[in-house]
Amino acid sequence: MIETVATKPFDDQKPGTSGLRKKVAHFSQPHYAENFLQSIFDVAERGPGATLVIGGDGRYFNRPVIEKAIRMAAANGFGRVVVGQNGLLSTPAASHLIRQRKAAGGIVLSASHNPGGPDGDFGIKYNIGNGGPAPEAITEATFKRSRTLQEYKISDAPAPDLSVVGETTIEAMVVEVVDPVADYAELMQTLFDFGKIRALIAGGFTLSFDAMHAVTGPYAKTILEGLLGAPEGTVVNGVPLEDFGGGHPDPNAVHAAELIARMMGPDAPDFGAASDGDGDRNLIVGRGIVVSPSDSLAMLAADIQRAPGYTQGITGIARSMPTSQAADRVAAKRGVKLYETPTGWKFFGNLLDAGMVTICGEESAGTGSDHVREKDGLWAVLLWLNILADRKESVKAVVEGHWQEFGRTYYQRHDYEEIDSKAAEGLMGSLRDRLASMSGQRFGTLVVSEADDFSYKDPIDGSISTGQGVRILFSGGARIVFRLSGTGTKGATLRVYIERFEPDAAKHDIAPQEALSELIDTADVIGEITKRTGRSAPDVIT
Ligand code: G16
Repeated sequence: MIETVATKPFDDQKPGTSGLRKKVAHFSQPHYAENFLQSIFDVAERGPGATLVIGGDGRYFNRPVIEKAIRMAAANGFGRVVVGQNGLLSTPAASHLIRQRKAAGGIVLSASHNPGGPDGDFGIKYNIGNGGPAPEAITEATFKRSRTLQEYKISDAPAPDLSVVGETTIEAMVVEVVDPVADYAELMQTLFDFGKIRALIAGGFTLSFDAMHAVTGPYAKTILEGLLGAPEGTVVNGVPLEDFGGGHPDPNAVHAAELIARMMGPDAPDFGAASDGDGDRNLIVGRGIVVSPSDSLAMLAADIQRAPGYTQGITGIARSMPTSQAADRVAAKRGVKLYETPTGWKFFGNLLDAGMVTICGEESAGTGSDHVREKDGLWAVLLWLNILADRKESVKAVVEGHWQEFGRTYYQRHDYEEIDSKAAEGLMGSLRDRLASMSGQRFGTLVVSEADDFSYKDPIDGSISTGQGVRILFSGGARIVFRLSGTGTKGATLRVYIERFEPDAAKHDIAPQEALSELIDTADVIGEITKRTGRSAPDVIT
């Protein structure tokens, strides 16, 4: 029977950079998750009997919410729900399923790289029929709806057993439980030369993939250890756990420190990689070298035509504004257009749909292509492996060769986490107030050439997004960007992005911290970071 449950609106269900993220305790309030789901169902377009994909990264609280989502989908007129076995689907695999099944959309339960467990974070995001994150028009409409919602619909029938692959029904809706890995693994085989990568591994090339006890474990085991023949043990932390084993599933220098240490050691494998909670981020490490995400985007864009799925080359490249300009130099050399978008994968969707770009990336460890509409961690790993197998060179040689050809963009992101929200707003407000007078100002050897608050007009639908980050550009091309994260759940996270271009190959082996030292000091002076936040150093440098 379908029940209509009376509820009261919550006023804090505004989706951030990537869906609604809150602490588990917050999400566990009576009706909280149901209200948000009903708001999505009320605003998202769909035809009668439409298909909905549901899956999550396996974190704590996934299961009860997936069950509710299924019962609510049945009550809201969906004809079919496709759900990953045990509720698991990586974000890119969910994106692929939505496209493959021509679903109206998908619900992905994840707080991505944020920690999990009862004291951790939880999140819900909605993806539209193209497989990509809902654009701002929809997230805004969802938020608006959530503020007036008075009731939601839910079936009183129990959700089916999600551990068994196969079909059942609830009300008039079919629930199809699918193997979360199979379709995704098939897609990867259409894009990459599995034979060549298999031969590379059979020839003694060694690799280590850290799944961080998150969703990519089963995907990596099937693809790397199964289809590509890497020895058992190549995938570490490969069993998804509700609390990610107490870790923080963010593949960066701090949280993937173990992998990085292994890769710097005397017996390091040839190639190391890690992914995050929901499998859309990636970290690439070679023996003795960490590849920064911005560099990785540029390097993959430069060599992507070596993979069978991309032999025709690229139509264009897109990167988020704070991502380094390394990819711009590849675009220029290849004679294709570079699009600079606000932070958030949702801004790439229209460009990909229109065929204007083939590859996209972000400094936040995201890379992907037009094969799905999300960033895709394992895809990036496989493209790297395909390139290495084709070039028969080490990661280090590929990276240094790229710098030699295109120049090196020194780059760092400094994160100040959980700072006081008022102090953070004050810092950004003060920067914005000073923008008009900044041009021409000198800081040591640096002279400001331009300063603005980034805004973006989508070339397809004409929508405009403002207030996307303060950019301070210096003559010579160096840059400092300030923005507040849209994915945190406690206080505010200030992100400061710092970069400088170095064309001279003789100067490519300086440590980034040193190469950027004047800009780092200047960021504190211009942003008044220490003064306003009381912090003398960032929590994380990526
Ligand atoms: C999300 C978005 C990305 C964004 C990242 C960081 O990633 O999908 O597009 O770059 O957050 O955003 P912010 O700087 O606002 O925290 P994920 O992996 O968390 O879904």
